[in-house]
Amino acid sequence: MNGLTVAGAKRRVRWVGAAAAVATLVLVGCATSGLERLPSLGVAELSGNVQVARIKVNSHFFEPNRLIVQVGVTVRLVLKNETLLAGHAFVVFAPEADLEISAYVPARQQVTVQFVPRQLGEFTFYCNIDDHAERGATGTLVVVEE
Ligand SMILES: [Cu+2]
Repeated sequence: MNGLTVAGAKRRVRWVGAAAAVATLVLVGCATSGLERLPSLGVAELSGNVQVARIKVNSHFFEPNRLIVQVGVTVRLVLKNETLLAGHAFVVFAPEADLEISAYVPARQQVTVQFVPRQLGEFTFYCNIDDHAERGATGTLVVVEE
């Protein structure tokens, strides 16, 4: 066992949340510089036989940028682009895990993608437009057991 469970992930989330709150207090006042984004965590919620999750797509970050989903259950992922003018993308390229997603989300629009995570592990997602990923538009999809 490698501890990849929803309960374990949530425990870690609480801890990360507390650490992030402290870090935020320390960082208030210099928020205009190019600080690295703090981790933000989302957990997909089971609704019938699918799990629903939402990610806001921005310039140049995802919110949350760490999403926990269950293995073997269809994920309905709602991607919402909150920027006024810039289109963004959500890409996962992990053919070794039978996981390939590529969605374009126009400015101010919402796109829903569905997929089934078939393998446990952590997979990077990113925006493949221009240099958005380099500027911070990356995140991690964490696939756990029930
Ligand atoms: Cu982008």
